[in-house]
Amino acid sequence: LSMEASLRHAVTRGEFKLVYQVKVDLDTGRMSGVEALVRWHHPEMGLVSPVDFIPLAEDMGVISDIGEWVLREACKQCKHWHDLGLPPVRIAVNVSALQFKETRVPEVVASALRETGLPPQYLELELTETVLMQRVDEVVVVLKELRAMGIRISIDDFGTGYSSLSYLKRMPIDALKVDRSFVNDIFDENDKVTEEGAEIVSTIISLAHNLKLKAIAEGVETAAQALFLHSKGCDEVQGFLISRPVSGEDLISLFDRNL
Ligand code: G
Ligand code: G
Ligand code: MN
Ligand code: NA
Repeated sequence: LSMEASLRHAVTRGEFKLVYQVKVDLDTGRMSGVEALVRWHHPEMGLVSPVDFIPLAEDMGVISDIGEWVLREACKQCKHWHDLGLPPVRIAVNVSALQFKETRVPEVVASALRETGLPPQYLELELTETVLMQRVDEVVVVLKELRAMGIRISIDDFGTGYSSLSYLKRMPIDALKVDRSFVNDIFDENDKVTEEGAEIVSTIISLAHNLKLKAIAEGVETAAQALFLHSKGCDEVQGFLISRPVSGEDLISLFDRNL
C-alpha cells in the first residue's frame, strides 16, 4: 500500500498517536505547559515522522482531518490530566498554515472545547509565520476571534519564515517561539558563546518583549543554553534538557517532579 493510500485512512484506522513535550517557566522552574506532537504508526513502515507526512497530508488535502483529530485528542488528554487532579497545565497544538486557511479554525476549536470540556484558557495554538503571510486582514480577524474565546496564540519556529515586522506588530498574538536552530547557535562546538548566535537569540527575546509578547525557546538541550536564555529574560523553555516528547501516560510522572 502506498504511503498516500495509507495516510488517507490513518485517522479512521486510529494510527495516529500524540506525544507531549514539557515547557518550563524559567522563573519558577515549574511546568507551564506541554506541546502535543503527532506521530503516525504505519502498520508496515512503523513510525513515520510528521516532517514526512504533514507535507504529504497537505498535498493530499487531508491535513485538516488530521489537524482536527490532533486538536480534539490534545484537548481530551489535557482535560484528563486536570480531572486526575494534576496541577493544571496549558496544552499547545500545532496548526498547519494550510489547515488555518482551509477551515474555520475558531469553529473547530469551539467544538473541540465543547466536546471535551477543556476550559479555553488551557489551549494554545502554535502557528507558523506562513500563516501571518496569508491575507493579513482576514488572519487578524480570525486570531482576534480565537483570543476573544480565551485561547493563546504563539508563533512557532520564529525567525525561520519571512513574516514582516510591520505585520507582526498588527497580529493579536501572545508569544514567539525562538526556533531551535537559533538556540543551537548560541554556543559553538567548544561551548563558547558565539557573538552572532547569542545576539540573534537576545534580539528575538527583546523583540517579543517590546511587542508585549512572551518569549519561548525550543530545542534547549544544555543547562548552559537555559542559563543564557534566563539571563536574557526568556520566559519559557522546551527541549531535551527538560524532557523528550513522551506519551500521555508517561507525562503524569513529570508533573510532580521539580523540573
Ligand atoms: O515532533 P517532531 O520533532 O517529529 O516534529 C517535527 C515537526 O512536525 C515539527 O516542526 C512540528 O511542529 C511538526 N508537528 C508535530 N506535530 C504536529 C501536528 O500535530 N500538526 C502539525 N501541523 N505539525 C506538527
Ligand atoms: O517545530 P516544532 O518546534 O514544533 O518541533 C518540535 C520538534 O522538535 C519535536 O518533534 C521534537 O521531537 C523536536 N525536539 C524537541 N526538543 C528538541 C531538542 O531539544 N533538540 C532537538 N534536536 N529536537 C528537539
Ligand atoms: Mn511547535
Ligand atoms: Na512546528
